[in-house]
Amino acid sequence: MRKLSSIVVALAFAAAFTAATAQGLLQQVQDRGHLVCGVNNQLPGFGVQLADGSFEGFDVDYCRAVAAAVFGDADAVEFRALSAQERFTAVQTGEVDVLIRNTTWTSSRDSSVGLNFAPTTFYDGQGFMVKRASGITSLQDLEGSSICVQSGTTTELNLADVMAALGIEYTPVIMETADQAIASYDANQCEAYTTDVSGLISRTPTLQDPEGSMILPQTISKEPLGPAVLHGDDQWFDVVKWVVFATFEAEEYGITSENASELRESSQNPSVQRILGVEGNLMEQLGLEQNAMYDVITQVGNYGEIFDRHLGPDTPFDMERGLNALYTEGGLIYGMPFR
Ligand SMILES: N[C@@H](CCC(=O)N[C@@H](CS)C(=O)NCC(=O)O)C(=O)O
Repeated sequence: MRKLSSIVVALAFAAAFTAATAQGLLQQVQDRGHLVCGVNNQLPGFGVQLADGSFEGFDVDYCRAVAAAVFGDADAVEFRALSAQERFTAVQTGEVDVLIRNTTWTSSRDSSVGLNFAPTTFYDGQGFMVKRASGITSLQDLEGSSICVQSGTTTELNLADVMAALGIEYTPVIMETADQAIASYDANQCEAYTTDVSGLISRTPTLQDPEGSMILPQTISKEPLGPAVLHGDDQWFDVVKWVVFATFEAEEYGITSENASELRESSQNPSVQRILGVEGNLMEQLGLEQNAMYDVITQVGNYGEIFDRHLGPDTPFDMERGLNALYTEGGLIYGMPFR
């Protein structure tokens, strides 16, 4: 009797599992023929819409990487520009398959908002921008000032917490979009503008006088930014997660968009062979074609290539890798093994 009931339970579980995977998001995305990816369109370097309607940036390239893994075509993406306030509803309602929009991984977003975060692609922190002429050089100097901040962000919450803890009195000037917040700062309606340091660096070139502003040396928070999907679909979560790891692993093993084809033929390194789909059936286990990560690397690149393309020395931002260096170089970028 006991044995029979456990068989029944096992069969029911198997049926439920099969049904769940049959209707899973991976299958739905594949049937649709393109990925729908939620991005920023106001953050140069990370996500911005060009005059011809196309999108580009570091986060945008991660959308393209997921499309390359799923379709073998990095261009099979429909981008949805989302504001900070809109972004979570877009995931919850299924309007987007994945959100890749400088979104900080926090416990409430992981639990009550109902997201699952893929590995962090950019380790950031919240900073402050001020006018050099103001003479403000530290957080303490912000006493009595007004600070422009965008609503619906971790930024707004951190600012209140940290200033209260430091006993610094200030007036928050709360704006709905980054454009409004930065424009108010530029027009001297507030003494400081606060957001993720990536956002400060990204926006500096758009100021009337970029040289006239500076970023204070202190950061007041941890802002681990990365892709997020909806709770409840492990297979889809795995796909997004392992696309990110593939970009990390590729950089670690020296696989680039340039040499991936050659390495696929010649590399004797089993780790490289597994990532490129020469060895084993790991990609099949993820529900993808065997050359899924090969397509990601050849069409979009490894982590370092993506970083350099949008944020590195040849861009207006010239960002240091810092915490975003590989763990082998003293950073936090650490890909889990393909095995
Ligand atoms: N990482 C923070 C902040 C994200 C955020 O929305 N930052 C602003 C400034 S960097 C932004 O991207 N604004 C553009 C917009 O809302 O369109 C979060 O996840 O809450």
